[in-house]
Amino acid sequence: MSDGRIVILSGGVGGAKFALGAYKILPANTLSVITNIADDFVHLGLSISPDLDTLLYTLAGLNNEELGWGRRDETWTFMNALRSLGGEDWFQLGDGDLALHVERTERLKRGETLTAITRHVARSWNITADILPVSDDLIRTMVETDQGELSFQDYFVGRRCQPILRRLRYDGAAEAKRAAAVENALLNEKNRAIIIAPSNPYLSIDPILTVPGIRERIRQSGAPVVAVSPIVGAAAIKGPLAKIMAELDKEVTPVTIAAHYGTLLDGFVLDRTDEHLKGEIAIPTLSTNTIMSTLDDKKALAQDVIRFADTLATTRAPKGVA
Ligand code: FO1
Repeated sequence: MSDGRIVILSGGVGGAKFALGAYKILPANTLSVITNIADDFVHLGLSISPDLDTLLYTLAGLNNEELGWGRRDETWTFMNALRSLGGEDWFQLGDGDLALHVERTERLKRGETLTAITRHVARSWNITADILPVSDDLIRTMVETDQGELSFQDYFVGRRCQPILRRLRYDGAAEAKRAAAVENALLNEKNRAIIIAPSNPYLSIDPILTVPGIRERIRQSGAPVVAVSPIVGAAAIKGPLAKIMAELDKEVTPVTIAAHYGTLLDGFVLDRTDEHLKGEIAIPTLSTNTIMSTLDDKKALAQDVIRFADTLATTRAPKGVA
């Protein structure tokens, strides 16, 4: 892989798998992952950042593969003790995971930014990629459903995404400032590609794109912008995406995802099973294996996507041209 920086926009599990593939094939310190923070919330007095934590655990090799969140080889002494006291046990906090939330909460109280705290944890775990919260301000996804307005974790974990989704809000996004490190990552002259990972567009990527200036900075960067479809066939690989799309009256197909990102994209990546849809997508499209079951799958997908972006760079208007 030649030099140049890669910027990935990511939510939780799907994005983290893709980011790990890129991380493993790229030289150290050439990857920035701009991450969703709208799933964050305060629980039992602790500041919890699920998508940042999934990326930290995944790139550090500490992630819990079975659960898809939290830490591997986890123990649950704290939760069992809490439960015995009648404490809230709907949101599981493992003993190792708890340390991360306690340390982040303490540092936030001391005035450190989420960017600085996340950088500290990444350094502590020898991660040589920048995991960047899109903003150091608060953004909260609120879900308007047939059971009323729900906070994101209440909807996602508390009620297992069962309520019927009517509308999503990203409270705070319109007022949030791009974190300085995000600004620098997007405008880095060495950017080779900006990649929207196969995360949920509505729950994970839109809260990033809604922060003022993010879309403009992505366009200004001059690097080719490519999105990887999180939908394969008419189903989501993981999570509630297909259900949410149906509830938003959107056709559950990768074509909807490409249209959702619109003019932001220079290219789109489909799974091979959806190759027949290429004709319905107006921009250059690559079809390859997007099902990431093994580490080799993740590395191969990252390789394919980056190489595809390279072909787009040559066909894009040179930087600064209107
Ligand atoms: N998801 C669950 O379905 N159940 C849990 O008990 C749970 C605990 C949890 C603790 C820390 C953390 O960082 C994530 C956790 N998640 C849990 C996942 C999380 O709610 C979602 O993965 C994201 O918010 C969606 O991307």
